Amino acid sequence: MMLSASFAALLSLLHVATAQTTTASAPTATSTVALNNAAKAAGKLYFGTATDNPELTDTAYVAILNNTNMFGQLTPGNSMKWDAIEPEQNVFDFTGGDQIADLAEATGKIIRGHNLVWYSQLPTWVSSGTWTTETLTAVIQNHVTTEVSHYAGKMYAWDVINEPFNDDGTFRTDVFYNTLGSDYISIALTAARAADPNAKLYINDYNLEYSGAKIDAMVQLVTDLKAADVPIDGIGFESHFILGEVDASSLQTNMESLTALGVEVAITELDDRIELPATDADLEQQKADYESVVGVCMAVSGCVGVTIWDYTDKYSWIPSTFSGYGEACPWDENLVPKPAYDGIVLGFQS
Ligand code: 9MR
Repeated sequence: MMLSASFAALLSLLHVATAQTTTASAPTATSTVALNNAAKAAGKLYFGTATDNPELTDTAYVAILNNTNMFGQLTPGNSMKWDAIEPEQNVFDFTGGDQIADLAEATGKIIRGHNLVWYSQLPTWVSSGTWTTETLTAVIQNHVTTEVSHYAGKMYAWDVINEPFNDDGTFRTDVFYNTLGSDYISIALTAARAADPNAKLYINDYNLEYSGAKIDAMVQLVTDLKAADVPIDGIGFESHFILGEVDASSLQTNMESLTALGVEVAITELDDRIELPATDADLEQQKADYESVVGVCMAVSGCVGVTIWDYTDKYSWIPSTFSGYGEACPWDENLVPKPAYDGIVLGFQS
């Protein structure tokens, strides 16, 4: 059938438009398989997402979030962090954290607690306090014990220590390290184990996905903790990727270096940011990136699950942090699944 000249011209205009940027006609996902179902069928414990309290008033967002065939696990994006939970010394507020823990329970989802000891989102009474070895040890123990006890029996895992390393493999010099050296790590892990013996205790960090000093330092830390009988059960690979920079081979090697030491691993904060405007080709590359990361978790038996750092571009942290980048999540800002969604399904089927 011949297209009329004007219709063909319109199509060609549309083609040019879609080649340059994502538009209303940007490619979308075609798979009908739900992602947590795909993960479980593949023998993994969960496929999950971060969420955050302000988003829970968005009914369209919550409708997808609450589908446990889609998401079998939640991580609170902010409301279990120190500044939210213990804003003043020994004054605890579990309101926001409870909202997400209750939602997870009501919808039959696993929950990962995030996080207990981190240099960021610390109230100033901690970060700017004047501490001795004894007083800061007591502060860490009180914070960890109170928070972990509050959620005891409900948590699959806790990110007990978050982002302890610089990219060059040295310990980050925050108030904890500067006061206690690396002992703050064993102090927090030991307190967490005592408060909830059934929760898996994790250390979580970014840039463990590549070879180099940072993963080497993490392997050494786990080796040292194991040798000292300090409880450690898992390592989280945050996995905040830049489009086209997934190195599946390094990621697999690094995960296996850790599982060989007797800990499990998880992909804890996956996203894949694109330099804007994103082209259709970029969305195809993003599909390949997601497939490749999930495929590595499949290839490593000790990789228990995959969490994305919110499911939709509508609530992604990327645009406000990395100027000129965005569209990092598998659902677009209108809650429509992108080709990346199909990549995740393919990854679990690999
Ligand atoms: O998603 C979180 C965002 O809403 C906060 O503004 C930000 C503040 O630090 O923290 C984000 O989550 C981070 C996570 O807790 C640890 N790894 C990096 C994540 C992205 O910054």
